[in-house]
Amino acid sequence: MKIVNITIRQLKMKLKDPFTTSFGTFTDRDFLVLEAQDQDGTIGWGESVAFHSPWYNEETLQTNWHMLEDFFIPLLLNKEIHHPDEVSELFAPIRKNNMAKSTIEGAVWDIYAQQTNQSLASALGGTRDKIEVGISIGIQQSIEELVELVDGYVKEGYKRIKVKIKPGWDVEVMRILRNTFPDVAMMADANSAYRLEDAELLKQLDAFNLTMIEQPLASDDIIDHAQLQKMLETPICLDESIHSLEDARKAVELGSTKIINIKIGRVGGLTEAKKIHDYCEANGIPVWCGGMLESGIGRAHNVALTTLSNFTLPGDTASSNRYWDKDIIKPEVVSENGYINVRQAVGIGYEIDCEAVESFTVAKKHYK
Ligand code: OSB
Ligand code: MG
Repeated sequence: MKIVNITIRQLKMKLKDPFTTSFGTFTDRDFLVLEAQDQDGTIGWGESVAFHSPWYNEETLQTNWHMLEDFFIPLLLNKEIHHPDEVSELFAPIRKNNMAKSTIEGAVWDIYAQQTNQSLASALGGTRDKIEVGISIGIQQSIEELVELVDGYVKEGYKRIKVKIKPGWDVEVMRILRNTFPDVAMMADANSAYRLEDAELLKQLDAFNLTMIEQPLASDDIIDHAQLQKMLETPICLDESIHSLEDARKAVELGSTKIINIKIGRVGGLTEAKKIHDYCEANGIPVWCGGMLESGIGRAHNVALTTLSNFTLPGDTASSNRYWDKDIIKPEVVSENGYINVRQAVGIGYEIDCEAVESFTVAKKHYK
């Protein structure tokens, strides 16, 4: 394979409902999609999950564009490669910028799957034909509104409910949810809103039989999380702290995490995601696929990854219509009774809705 043409588009899509975390509220989703073309004409698509502002991590849509244009595209264009694993090797001299790396690597995986006449899921070594999914619910104006939302999603069949927490919206919220939904698999995601000094408060969450608490402490920490895990019965799951297989290994060895949330963008692509998956499988650490409010392209990549055997916990990959009035793939991603059927079509398994892509495009540039 030799990538000879690349197009980057910046899209702006309006979220159906604002999404609030401990670090802020999203009403729109601005992101990049990358279209890569092989010399044989095959086209693959990747999505950058970086946000407009560096809230979740240090990357932004603009830093991703800059890194792609000035570093990653020149490293890849017109180079002969034989397997997508070589992309991360080509990019290895450039530190971090994982979401930018992943944008282009995802498109190469899509092309590779098509050229080897298989779905992305099977190219990755996935085995499931349907995946179990949960849903992530942002911070609401009132507990009543949250309870009503959770009720709706439980009735839609989602297999686990993840609730965002922050100081002042935590123990009481989870108590009411657990009392209202005694049998639903539930977890809380703090997006780094607490410090080790808050251990006493976090210990109160042990009463609610949560599947896990996600990233309670600092986004770059694995030391305090190990301390905290010793004090909590609820398993800790790291999200923001894990950028690579090496990070995963260190966090697991330290006892900082009992479960890992794998996000393709955060770890620099599907090859690294698969390595983390394999390491966790060998070490008895279950994983699940985290979401970044993706469009259909990133969502399709998430579905494919989740077919690997150690994705034993439901992820964040909900239906397209939970986020968008109209998605940019055909058909849209649909979850029924908490399952998404994995499409067997070659590549990412969904068609790109080029008209929809155009209609959301606010900037575009070609490279060759
Ligand atoms: O921490 O998992 C997170 C959304 C934006 C940034 C970070 C996170 C999230 C979510 C939403 O939890 C997951 C989704 O529905 O895509
Ligand atoms: Mg998270």
